[in-house]
Amino acid sequence: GHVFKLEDYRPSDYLILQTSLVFRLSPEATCVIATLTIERREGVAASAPLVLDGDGLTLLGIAIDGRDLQPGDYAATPDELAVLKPPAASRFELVLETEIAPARNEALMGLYRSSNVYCTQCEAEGFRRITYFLDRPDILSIYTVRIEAPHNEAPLLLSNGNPVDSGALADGWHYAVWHDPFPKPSYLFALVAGALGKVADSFTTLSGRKVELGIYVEPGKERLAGYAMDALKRSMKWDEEAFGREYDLDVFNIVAVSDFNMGAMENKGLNIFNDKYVLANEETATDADFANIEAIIAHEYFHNWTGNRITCRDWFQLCLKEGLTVYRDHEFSADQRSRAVKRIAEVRTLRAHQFPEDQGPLAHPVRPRRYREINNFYTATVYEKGSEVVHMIRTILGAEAFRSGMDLYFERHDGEAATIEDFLKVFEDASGRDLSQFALWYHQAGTPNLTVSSSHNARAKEFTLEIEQSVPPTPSESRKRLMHIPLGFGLVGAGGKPVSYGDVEGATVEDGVIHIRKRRHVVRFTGVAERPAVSLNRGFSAPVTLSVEQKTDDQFFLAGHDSDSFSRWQAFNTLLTDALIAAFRQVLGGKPPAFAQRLTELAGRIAADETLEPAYRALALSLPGEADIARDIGKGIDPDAIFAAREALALAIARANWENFTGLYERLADKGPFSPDAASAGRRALRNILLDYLALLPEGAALATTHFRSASNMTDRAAALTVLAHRHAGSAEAQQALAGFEAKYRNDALVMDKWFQIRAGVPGSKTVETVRALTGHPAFSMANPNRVRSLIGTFSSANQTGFHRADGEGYRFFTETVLEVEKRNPQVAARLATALRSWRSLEPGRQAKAREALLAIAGTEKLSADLRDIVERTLA
Ligand code: B3K
Ligand code: ZN
Repeated sequence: GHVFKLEDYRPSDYLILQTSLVFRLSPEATCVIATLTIERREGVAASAPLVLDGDGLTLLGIAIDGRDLQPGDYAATPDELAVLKPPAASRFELVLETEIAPARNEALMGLYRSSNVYCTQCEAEGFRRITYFLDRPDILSIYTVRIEAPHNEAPLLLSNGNPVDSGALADGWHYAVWHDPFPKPSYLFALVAGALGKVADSFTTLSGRKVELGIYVEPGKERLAGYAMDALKRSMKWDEEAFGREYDLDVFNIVAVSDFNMGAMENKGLNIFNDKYVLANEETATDADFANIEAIIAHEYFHNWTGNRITCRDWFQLCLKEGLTVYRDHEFSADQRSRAVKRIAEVRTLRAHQFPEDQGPLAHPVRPRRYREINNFYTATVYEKGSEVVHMIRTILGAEAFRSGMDLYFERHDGEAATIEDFLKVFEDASGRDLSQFALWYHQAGTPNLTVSSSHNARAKEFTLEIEQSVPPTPSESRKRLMHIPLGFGLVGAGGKPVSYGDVEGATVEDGVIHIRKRRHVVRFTGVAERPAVSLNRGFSAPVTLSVEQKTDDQFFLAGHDSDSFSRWQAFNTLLTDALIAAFRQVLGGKPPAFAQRLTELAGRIAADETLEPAYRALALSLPGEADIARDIGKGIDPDAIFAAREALALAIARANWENFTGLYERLADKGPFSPDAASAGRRALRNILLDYLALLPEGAALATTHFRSASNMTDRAAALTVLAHRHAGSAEAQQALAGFEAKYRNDALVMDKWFQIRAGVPGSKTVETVRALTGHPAFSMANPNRVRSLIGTFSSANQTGFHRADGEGYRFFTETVLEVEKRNPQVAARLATALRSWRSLEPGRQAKAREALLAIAGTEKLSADLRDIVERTLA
């Protein structure tokens, strides 16, 4: 396939100033008439052909300035349209008529049908499946859209911008016209038509403009959209307060659809959502679902400024909108909930998804330089690491200069398609700082590592940190340059008090941050009489790994006393990880794993520490996941041994804390009516993780059943069902609970997704057979991305012992399924296929079998560009 390169970027010869679209909707034959006002860019020869992108299109008619073109004047294939001899005038009008079949569009890109609703997905390159166009983000055009459809089938007709006209047509048809005054790239185009229920509200902006808000859902589900609407209004208000950004159209609409390739899409004035991220009440959604809905509603709304008003020059700049918008939604959630808890959750996600990407064959810079298929670059690196890079800019500049930089960004680039260079420049200009070395965070792939050791000289009253940076090689980048790493730190003395110091030599240290710029720094703190414990990467100031020579006593001390709540969590998490790695080695050596009593006791103290928020305690008690442990071990992975080590630690903690945990468990029971707020959710999270421990002991086995039966919300019900199904798989209680849940929710697809997830996550060698059988379940469908991700995605990326079954059966099932999904939906198949990205870290037996599976996919004829790109890079 073709490789797109950043350095090949050229502005297009032509611009499209105005785009007027007419849709005559019909499932099998929708007619699209596009009238494009084209302008030749200054300095471009009049003889330059106008070449438009297409993807599987049928051209029915073509005219310029009112005259039909003759064969020979143009060349059309399904994937390209070239106007060979454009008019001499620098501006002309091109009219194109194409025909498409939304009902047969199973890739869910372009215009498609989801449960009888017409909807669109155009990012990144879906617009070219609707009409021929300059389908690239630097072509900004003003859109007017007329939609025609039978009134009974599609009473609702929506597009971007503001509604300007509507009315009846002959034969029961009707029409609506929408106009979007803001020039936008084609990937932000959207259309929705169908019969949907509406939840209406309004928001008055800072300057007093009233905006009509609408959330459209499957009729009958209106009562499930209240939380999303509330989150939307809070997002609108927050963006005014935190970033001075006001909404700019008369209406803002959100539509929830049930077939969607990802979470949601920020189309101008008409966001389209996976219904999983809109619909929620306590009966159907967990606290995690509520938090996701809040974050994604905010994320898409925030794109209105970071993405839509200022968009990307080309797809290499994707992180310009995504990294920044993730940063903004993180800040929003931190303000709405608990900042400390939010930060820990973010870091856990980054480590679980971005670190393995950065440390494996799919590693790429936050701003990639090459791609074969852009859809494969909507990654944790672009999104989450991209957000961390913005977080670091804020750390380096401080809150005030950061805000000035953002203000300058909006002022300078509004209405433009910008680059990462533009973005960095506003912060340099606003702060007077030089960010050229820092810019490597965008250009260089791989997770930097810092090796740190410390020493104290009591006589000289000097404390010294020796810090060395290295960036491991990544595909096609073997030599790395030295980075600018802002390392948050604290010197911690008795009782957790900060230790003061005098002059510092060896590095710039400001506001609790050491600026690492060289390979090696020897940082000397003078005037330090007593040896302090050192707390490193406070607040997770940089997305790096640490190799610290640190006394275990210091780790225990920090886990109990660090005043930085992130680092305190980190200290305990590191102790757990170290214990798990040691236990893994014991299991491999045929020994029963043993754990220090002070570790299991500390777990008990943290659980009971009333000075800590319940949500924080819950995060501390949730052991590093099997994949996290595998990543920290690095190679020779035997998932069964990791599982055994982790179970042994959980059991040791449960045994050491039975009384403490049962007492807490009782006291945390929900009293009063349900509320999805962060504090209530935190109490449920703590209680449910305690249940998970208690159910490991014979005395606690019955607790899960009681918890399941008495649950009055989905958070508790799903948590108890998980404990039953995962900890007591095959027991009569587990079977009964699974069957009861299935009977109760068989007609609620989103709740059934939870059931599929729980079943796909059952540890052990039998699950592959269960999952294979469940692909025949009446609620399952290979055509629906949510179903596929719940069953197949959970099994392959969240069930280490099941998927990595030693005989390779998990991989064989995976190969078949990925190829089956690919026939309909290459994007979803390619995403699934990334589950094997860490195959080289497996022990030799599994490694060979995983390779066979990847080779089987790679050897398949007529593979889509999406899947081929992933498997070939994974194998390279
Ligand atoms: N911008 C979309 C993602 C589009 C993915 C295309 N394959 C959602 C978001 O990040 O807000
Ligand atoms: Zn986004």
